[in-house]
Formats: sequence, structure tokens, C-alpha cells
Amino acid sequence: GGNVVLKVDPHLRTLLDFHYKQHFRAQRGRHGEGGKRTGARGADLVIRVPPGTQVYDDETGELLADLVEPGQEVVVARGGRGGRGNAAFATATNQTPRYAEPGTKGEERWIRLELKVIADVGLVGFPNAGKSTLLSRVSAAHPKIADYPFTTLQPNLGLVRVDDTRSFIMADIPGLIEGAHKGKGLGHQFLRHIERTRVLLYLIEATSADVRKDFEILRNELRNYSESLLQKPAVLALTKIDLVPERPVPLPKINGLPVFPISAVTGEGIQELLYALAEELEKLRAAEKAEQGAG
Ligand SMILES: Nc1nc2c(ncn2[C@@H]2O[C@H](COP(=O)(O)OP(=O)(O)O)[C@@H](O)[C@H]2O)c(=O)[nH]1
Ligand SMILES: [Mg+2]
Repeated sequence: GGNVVLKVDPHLRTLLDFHYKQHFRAQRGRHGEGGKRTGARGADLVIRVPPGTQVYDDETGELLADLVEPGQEVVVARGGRGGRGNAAFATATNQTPRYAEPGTKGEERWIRLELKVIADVGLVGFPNAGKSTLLSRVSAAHPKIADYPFTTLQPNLGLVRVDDTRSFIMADIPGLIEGAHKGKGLGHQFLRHIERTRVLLYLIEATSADVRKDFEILRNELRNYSESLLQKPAVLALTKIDLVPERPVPLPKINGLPVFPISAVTGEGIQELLYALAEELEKLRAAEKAEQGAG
């Protein structure tokens, strides 16, 4: 029979489909036949999953695959061979044996799929943009990522309290190569991690000679990895605003995104930024609920 294959589709965001269909079977292979026909192998069954899906063997708990990159795929169950036809068993004295082989049975197993999100908000910015400083300013606790295989770069996480009822996890992800703005590109692991966050927070220094251009460079880096990264909700903050005493009020939008001027030193603009991020997360949750209801 055919193989059962999982493949990353960057347009998918949730595993909700699997709440409704849980048992998949690739097309059956055929037994060998007379008339020199080998049994057909059966077509592969390709199941699409969102980026960030981890695949476990349900019985052993073994992590089989970490599917993050668009188009990445893994065979989770191998189909059996098609049976060989009678011609395969021909001998010098018997050119048309009456024997053909049965196809072998394919593998069968239960797997468990988990959509692994490492943080609600991921920071995206050039080195020195103020990412680490912001994270330490807005977060108290620093949860550890439990058991995170396939990576050497550990995101630095912070628990951010927005107000009495709301909080979220923010991730400062290392691996952004120095000189990324000179076209050296974002680190590959950075991109794999940023795929696992729900909302992007772009940080650009207010002292930059060209904020729009910096923003475009960052977005292009993400786009080169996967178009779907640009579809994530995003917020843009201008950092170190304390260094720029004069600025237009209100700031113009950039690419349709509202711009939040902040200073991690004086605290200016921070609370407004946190509210905006909390709001984006709430919108996402509402959309996911609606999808669940409609499914
Ligand atoms: N004046 C000022 N300096 C800042 C601010 N935020 C960060 N910095 C400084 O900018 C430099 C780079 O900050 P850092 O958080 O390490 O940037 P990262 O590379 O993006 O993590 C450090 O020297 C910080 O002290 C800010 O709001 N105002
Ligand atoms: Mg840093």
C-alpha cells in the first residue's frame, strides 16, 4: 500500500481538523497477479499539518519528528510492498508460473500530534534593537522550556503581566546573525523558533536613519523563510524613544501597523504596547474559537 506521510502546510494554523478525523489509511496496494502484472503499490496518503507540529509515537512516547519548515515531510507509516506478479517467479522450465505473491501488509501505528507553541509573542529585531532590555523590563518570571529537542538555541522566555487578569509569554530568540541587515540573513534556528510564536513584535530603534526600510528588511528575511510568517498578527515598536526628544505625534502607521514608541529605560509607552499585544492575542483566541465552532 501507499505510505502515510505528514507534510507541513504553512497556511494551516491549527490541528483542529484532527479532532474530527483521527484514523487515516493510505490506498491499499494490490496483490500480484497473473498476466505478468505486479500489484500496484497504492498511492501515498499525504496529510497536511501546520508548522510547529510535533509527531509522537503514541505507544512509546518517542518523538518521531519536529515539523516546522514549509514543505517538510515525514513518513509515519510505510505501506507494504505490492505483490510480485507471476513473471517474477518464472524459471527456465516454467515461463508462466501459476503463482503470484500476495502484497505485504503496511505498517500501522497510532501517533499523537502536538502543535508546539513556545511563546505568545516573539521579538523580531536587529542586534542592539533593545529586545533583551525590553524583555527584562516587562517580565518577572522566566519560565524554562521543558524538554525541547532538535535545538541548541534556547529562547529566553518571560512571563508578562498585562493587568490583574491577563498575562502572556514573550520570547527573545537568539540566533539573529550580526549583520543581518547587511544581507547575511536571519539565523535558521531563529526562523524555526519564530514560527512557533503567535504574535510578532518588531522592534526597531527610533534612532534608525530609515525605520520603514529596516522594517522592510526584517519582513523580507521572514518572507524568504515562509510567507506565512507575514500572516501572523504583528505589532511594531520604536525603541529607545528617550534618545529622540522630538518626534511627530501621532506617529504615522507603517505598512498598516500602528507604531508604538517605547523606552525600556523611562518606561514610556510600555503599558500601551502591552495592551496592544494582549488585544492581538485575544483576537486570535476568538478567531480560533470561531473556527472550532464552525468545524
Ligand atoms: N537609551 C536607551 N537605551 C536602551 C533602551 N533599550 C535598550 N537600550 C540599550 O541598547 C543596547 C542594546 O540593548 P539590548 O537589549 O541588549 O538589545 P538586543 O541586542 O536587541 O537584545 C544596550 O546597551 C541597552 O542598554 C532604551 O529604551 N533606551
Ligand atoms: Mg539581546
